[in-house]
Parts: sequence; structure tokens; C-alpha cells
Amino acid sequence: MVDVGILGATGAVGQRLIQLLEPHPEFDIATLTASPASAGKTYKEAAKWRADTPMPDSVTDIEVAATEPDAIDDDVTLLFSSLPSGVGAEVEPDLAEAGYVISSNSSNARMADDVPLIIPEVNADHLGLIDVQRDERGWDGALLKNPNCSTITMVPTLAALDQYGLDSVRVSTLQAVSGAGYSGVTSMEIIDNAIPHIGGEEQKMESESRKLLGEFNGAEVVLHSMDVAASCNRIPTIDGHLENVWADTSDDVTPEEVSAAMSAYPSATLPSSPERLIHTFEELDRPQPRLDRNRGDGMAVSAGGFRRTEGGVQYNCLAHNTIRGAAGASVLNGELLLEEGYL
Ligand code: 11C
Repeated sequence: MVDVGILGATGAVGQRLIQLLEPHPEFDIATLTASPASAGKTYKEAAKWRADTPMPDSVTDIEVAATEPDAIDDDVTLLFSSLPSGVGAEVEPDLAEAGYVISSNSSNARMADDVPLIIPEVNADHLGLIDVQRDERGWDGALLKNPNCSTITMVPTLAALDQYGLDSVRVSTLQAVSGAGYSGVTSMEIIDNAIPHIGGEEQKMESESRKLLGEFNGAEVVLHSMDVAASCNRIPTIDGHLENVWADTSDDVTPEEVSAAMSAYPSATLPSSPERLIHTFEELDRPQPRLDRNRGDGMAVSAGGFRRTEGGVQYNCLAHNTIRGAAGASVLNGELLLEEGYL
């Protein structure tokens, strides 16, 4: 077993990380960190745990540490980070320099040239950037990122389509309130409303997608040439981001071919990957958050409602935003780091 720590363990994604890591066959939770206000408290005292799932007994009495190298248990080699991006930007480089390997969900540094942004089934080869990172920064550890949850929901479906030559992608999202953090879940304060332009999501989807589908040439990732434009919206759903995608391809493609390509798209062979990553629907049926977010224990992407457009295809895709889109994505990347010998 590998001893791991969770940075930012009391937040919404930190809680999901605990749920996924507590029963994990290869990882053992040894350290939980949070803000200075929580340091020194037991996890049970520090975390405002979401009401719909029980807190695992094994973490209730762990003393929460401050997020700094000296406070992390000596045996820990791998850190899962769900820190607020400003804190991540400050402490993650220091921790990588101190020798920790960090699988981070925080949004800082995702587009940095030497930081691998990874979805294992899509671009595991980008892990080679860690060698560039270690050479250039002199780190003993490493920093690896998973993308934003709305990006993860769409990119596996685009990866399946790339064989037809992706020219242009337009996407409009309907994003769950849990993406906005814990208070969104409890208050549902946007009932009877929908909020467009949420927190820079558009820009993240546009840039991260091109990096994920880009080519690693041994020294850098060359961004994919496709043009991506996104419109992101918050709706009153608790969990599960739904996205409407228009993908234009240089080759002609039928809705049937698109559906077949997605359902044949391979999952990564890692403990947290379900056997089939992309679930597609028969005929005109389509994914919906309440019905489909928990497919593959929350790790599947669902896609459906395929129809032909002038330039390619239109479809809808969906994934559980705090599991497949955040904590689960970080765990998958941790598994990849272990499998590829980076720990
Ligand atoms: C949301 N996707 O639903 C966001 C939350 O870049 O990891 C996660 C932000 C990020 O609002």
C-alpha cells in the first residue's frame, strides 16, 4: 500500500477524495490537511461533511494538519490536492520540490508548459512532461493535473471522434451546483434560476481541451488545432454536468458511426476505471443527471442524442462532476503515476 495525503481535505472535492481513497486497494490515507483555522482539530470537528453520505469511521479522529511539508506524515509519497487554486499555486511547487508527487485537481498551473494535464485514457503519454519538469525545475517530486470537470465530461467523447478530424467544437454546459462548492449543495440557492458565465469555465474548456488532445513530442505538448468555443451555465442540479456539443469534422461521419466510436472508446486499465468509459444510448435516448451520473460508480461519461449537422454531429454528454470530473479524476491520475513508476 502507498501512504497518501489529501490537501484541502475538508472541501467538497476533498470529501469525495476521502470517499474514494478510504476503500482503495492501493492507497492508504495517512495525512489530511486543511486551512490554518482547521489545523489541530479532528477531521470530524473540521469538516462540514455533506449530509447524503456517511463519513468513513477511519478518518473521523485523524488530526487535520496544516498544508505544509513539515506537517505531512513521513511515509507519504503521493499527495492528492484539492486546494483552492491560490493556495495550490503557493504550496504545490514547494511540495514537489520537497519530493512529493502531487496529483492535483486545483485549477492553478493546468496550462503551464511543463505540467502534464492528464485524463489517463486520453493522453497518458503526456506523463513524459514530468521528466521535463524534473530536469528544468530540479524537483525530486512532480506535479500533475487533471482538468476542470466540464472539460473531463466532453474530452473523452472528442477523443473518440478525433479519428474523423476534429475541426471545430461548440459546447454549451448545464452545470450542477456542487461544482460551485459545498455551500451550493446545501442551499440550492439558485432554484428557479440559471446563471450564465460562471467563473472562467469557458476559457478553461477552450484551452484545456486543446492541451489534452494535443501531441507530446518529447519536449512539449503541441496544442490540438481544433477551434473550441464554450458557453457555461449553472443550473439547479445537485451533481452531474450535462453538455450540448456540436463537433465539426473534416471527414463525413454519421450519428451511428459516432455512437459506435464512443462506445468502443477504451477505458484506462486502472482500478478506478469502469470497463467501459463512455456509455452510449440506443437510438434517440439521451443522458440526464439524475438518471446517469452514477454509472460506473460515478466514473463513466454518458453520451447520446446523436444527430447529424451540416458540419458533423451534435450530441449531449454527461458525467458526475465531483467524482469523474474531480476527485475520481485525481485518483485515476494517482493510479497512473503508480503504474508508470513515478512513486
Ligand atoms: C464548476 N467546474 O462546476 C467548476 C468547478 O477548475 O476545477 C471546478 C473548477 C475547476 O463550477
